[in-house]
Amino acid sequence: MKKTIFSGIKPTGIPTLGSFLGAITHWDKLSAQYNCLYCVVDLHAITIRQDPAVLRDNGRNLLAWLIALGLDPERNVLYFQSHVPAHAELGWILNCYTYVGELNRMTQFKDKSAKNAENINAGLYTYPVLQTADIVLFQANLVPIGDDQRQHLELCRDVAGRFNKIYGDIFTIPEAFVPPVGARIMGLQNPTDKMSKSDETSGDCIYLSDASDVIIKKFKKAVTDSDSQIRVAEDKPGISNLLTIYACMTGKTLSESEADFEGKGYGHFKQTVGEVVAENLRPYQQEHARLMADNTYLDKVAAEGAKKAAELAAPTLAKVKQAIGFN
Ligand code: ATP
Ligand code: LTN
Repeated sequence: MKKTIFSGIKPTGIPTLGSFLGAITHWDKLSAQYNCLYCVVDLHAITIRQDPAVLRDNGRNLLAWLIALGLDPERNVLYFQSHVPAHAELGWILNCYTYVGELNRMTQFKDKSAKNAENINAGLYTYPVLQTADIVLFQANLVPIGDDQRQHLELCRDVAGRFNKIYGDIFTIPEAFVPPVGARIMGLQNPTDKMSKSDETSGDCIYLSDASDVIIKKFKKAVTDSDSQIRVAEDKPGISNLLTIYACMTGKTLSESEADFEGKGYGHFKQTVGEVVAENLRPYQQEHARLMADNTYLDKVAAEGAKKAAELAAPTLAKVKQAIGFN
């Protein structure tokens, strides 16, 4: 039997080069070997206040991006989390099997509450429990994610393991799949912080929809350092990040990437990385524009995806309810 892959992505804005290189770019290669589900996690998105019209647009846009980036809806289940009530139902149940002490340790909660001090809501706090439900609902074996999500996956394993210990083997315990290179793409202006679509620092983030000249301009302005060596090093976060992006985009190793720029200056280096990124993204951008003009198709994909996901989720939710003692 094929194993199952599940991952989620928030419709909180236009996806970035970070989520592309850290996560999505690896997803399309997996469908031959695994049953794959990719979910637009709109229930997670509302842990930060969203404008309804913008949230709706972002969701549709993200679905179109997933398809444009190579996820064929015939071979992957693509859907919106809010269309499948089993996520929220299992999320509630698992809240009762997660300790406050565990949630207190989550660094994403600490980061997001520092950035949204006026709205530290209970959903933001229990966010990783809903994420756990997303994953175990489908008995997922593997969860492809960027480095920032490792801690949530660990929590998921702990909660699922605890539930199994009480009620018998209900859930598969999933493994994280984190790429060896590109798992943490950093901001171009703050290379010590991860590139994030909800960060508003100008020029920090490459959005997948950025025009080629905008991309090149952002790379030209990327923060580097005061020496002139183009190599990966802990004390050179800006240069290391640009080399990582270049390596991911060209399929070269980090040392091959360093060799490509031996003896070259920072100006040439930044311009080249910008051009490579812009060139690579162009065909995806064209496909995205084409899909965005076809609402009927996007609606059909979302409806079929939700139907399939609901069918796949039902047996696990039934098993959970039976185990707990619900009538
Ligand atoms: P937000 O800024 O709203 O918190 P995000 O961009 O961090 O959003 P998502 O878009 O939901 O988060 O992330 C989707 C996937 O991309 C996740 O698996 C996440 O780990 C990965 N990812 C996000 N940002 C990066 C990054 N800078 N480098 C590598 N992987 C990333
Ligand atoms: N928390 C993730 C998004 C997410 C997810 C998931 C990822 C929600 N549910 C299930 C993997 C599996 C994020 O912030 N990027």
